[in-house]
Parts: sequence; structure tokens; C-alpha cells
Amino acid sequence: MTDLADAPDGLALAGMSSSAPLQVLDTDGCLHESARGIDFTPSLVRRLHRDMVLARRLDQEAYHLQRQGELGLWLSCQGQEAAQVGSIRAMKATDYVFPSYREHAAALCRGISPAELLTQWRGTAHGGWNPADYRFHISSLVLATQLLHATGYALGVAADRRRDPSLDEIVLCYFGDGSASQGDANEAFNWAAVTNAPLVFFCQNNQWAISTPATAQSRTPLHLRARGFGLTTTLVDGNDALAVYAATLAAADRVRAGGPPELIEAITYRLGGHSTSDDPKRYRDADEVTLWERRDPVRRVERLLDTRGWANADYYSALEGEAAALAETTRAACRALEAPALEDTFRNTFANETASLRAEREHYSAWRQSFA
Ligand SMILES: Cc1ncc(C[n+]2csc(CCOP(=O)(O)OP(=O)(O)O)c2C)c(N)n1
Ligand SMILES: [Mg+2]
Repeated sequence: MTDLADAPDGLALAGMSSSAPLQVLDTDGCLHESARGIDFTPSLVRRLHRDMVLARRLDQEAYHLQRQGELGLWLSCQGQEAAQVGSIRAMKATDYVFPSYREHAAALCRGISPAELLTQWRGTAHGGWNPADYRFHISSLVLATQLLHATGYALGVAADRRRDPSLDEIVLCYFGDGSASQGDANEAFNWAAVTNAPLVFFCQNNQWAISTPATAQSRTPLHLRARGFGLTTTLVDGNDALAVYAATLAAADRVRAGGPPELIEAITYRLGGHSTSDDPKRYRDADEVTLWERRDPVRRVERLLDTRGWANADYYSALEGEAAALAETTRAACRALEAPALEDTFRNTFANETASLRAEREHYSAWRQSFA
């Protein structure tokens, strides 16, 4: 492992004093063998790479679908694939995950389909999937609410584990650098720490909260601030899928064994705009983007695969075929999502439609029929 600050184009938390983030794969794609005792086998590295490539293709496709008017909005995760794939792949399938709204790569790894992923952004439902099916919650667009939800959920998990010690489920909660300024986030850190909730908080510090730079959010880097609440924290190079995997595995192991809740701050970069409604050229320099494009998490792993001979032309062309098929599925699935009937709003307000809601629905239907 190297200090990231030693890397040729050294990454630092601008304006903040902090230790160097954990790095296993340097920006040249050179693997440091002492990688926390983890055997990064060719198949493990290829798996992380494949996840990132597929996520990027889905993300690009969704972006284009928004531009074609098929989606109302899209929030790209381009540039953040290593942070998401490395962390989700270090968790067990039985662990429960609370995303923010940009965790498409993590969602894909959990088996959520393109149709389910795009539903909310096409506006055909409030959430695209049943969280219980994937142990992956629906998106939280109100910043930082999911940290409190995750803490409360983790306390329920702890109660289940006390009743049944064979359970080893823990909770993972994603959030952004800007969200860390919310009161809810800070309440959640404190609440999780005092109750020893079995929880890993995972901050993707992508440097920006829409147009506000992370440096304007806090005097103290989050991984240092969170220690004050009693969380065990790790700073990791979020564009290094292997380091994120190692850091998350280690944090999850400690939490699973009964240790205090953990916080991982992954330094990464939002390569695109905040959303398809945003023009980032208005508030950040092209040079900054170019710098981070050089740190592309997908290319970094490819350099390792290529220098070690762990991936050949057949591997890349098969993966390209898979990505093209995913893109095609994504386009077709998106266009097939139909808008719900407004009557469903009355039907779905409660598990069982009340008499007054039924009367309102019938009144609305009759009114609509009057135009036929
Ligand atoms: C409570 C609340 N305040 C403000 C907003 C508007 N808003 C949406 S995203 C965003 C920036 C969030 O930045 P960050 O947490 O860093 O996540 P990122 O978008 O970078 O992934 C803001 C201010 C909101 N959705 N919820
Ligand atoms: Mg951010």
C-alpha cells in the first residue's frame, strides 16, 4: 500500500490537513502486494472490473435516455464506480443497504434490473423495487434521511441478532460529502455510536454537492470529525476499487464481530454534472475534470489487468458484448415502462383503500370520463 500523497499526481483533500487515503492500486495500475492480506486474484479483479464497466454503460445509456426525453432526470455515477462496486462487493448478500440516489453501480451488483432502476427517474412509480427482494432500500432524495433510517434499522438488526446469534447481518449506508453537513447525518453518527449499531457509514466524497465544493462544507475532514462521535473511521482512495474493497471488508468484519459502527470516507470524483439539469462548466474548471479523468477508476484496474496479463482480447470483447446487451436491455426496458393511472394514487395510498378514497377515485374517474 502506498500513501496517495506520494502518487505522481498526488491526491489531497484541498485545504485540509489529513492523513493519506488508503491505496492498494496506484494511479499507474501497480498493485501493492501487502494489500491488507487480501489475495486479489485475477478472477476477483476481473469481477470488480466487469461490475464497473457494466455500471458505466448503464449510466451512459440512462443519460442518453434522459436527453431523448425518455427519463425526467438522471443522476450519473460516472467516476464513482470503484467506490460503489468495491464497497458493495465487500458486503454479504444478507447485509442490508441504504443508498442515497446515485448508487446505480451498487444497485446493479445487487441484481436490481435496469427497468427497476429507471422507474423512479421515468416517474412511473415512487420507487422501482421492493427493498426486501434485494436487501437494498429505495433511493433517498431528501439528503441524509437515510442515515437515520439506517441507524434505526441497524438497531432492529442488533435486536434480531441478540435473539438469534446465528445471524450476522449488518447494515451499509451510502451518503455524499454535502449530506454530511445535514443535522440528520450528525444525529445518526451520534445515535449509532452510543447504541453500538451494527452499521458501516460510507461517504462518497465526490468533491461536490451540486455547485458547493467539499472544502466549503467543513473545516475538518469527515473521517476525522466522525471519530469525535465514537465511530471508527477509514480514509480510502475511492477511485481504487481494490482499496475500497479492502477497507470495506475490514470495517464490515469489525462491525460484524460486535465492534463500534464504522465510517469510511472514499475520496472520489463526480465526473459528470450533479444531474442532467446541471451544467458543471459554470462552477468548476475543465483542468480539474481532466485531472480526475486521469484517475479514472475503470482504466486504473485495466492497467493492472493488462500488465499482469490477467485479461486478454477475448475477455474484453466478451465484456463489450455484455455491456452492449445491457445497453439494449436498458433502452427497451425504459421505453416499456408505462405511466401509472392516476386512479392508482387513490388505490395505493393505504394498503386497503378507504371508503372516502374510493369515493374520491370514482368521482375522479367519472370526471375524466366526461371528456371522453
Ligand atoms: C434536505 C435537502 N436539502 C437540499 C436538497 C437539494 N440537494 C439535492 S442533491 C444536493 C447535493 C448533495 O450533495 P452530496 O451529499 O455531496 O451528494 P452528491 O450529489 O454529490 O452525490 C442538494 C443540496 C435535498 N435534496 N435535500
Ligand atoms: Mg458530493
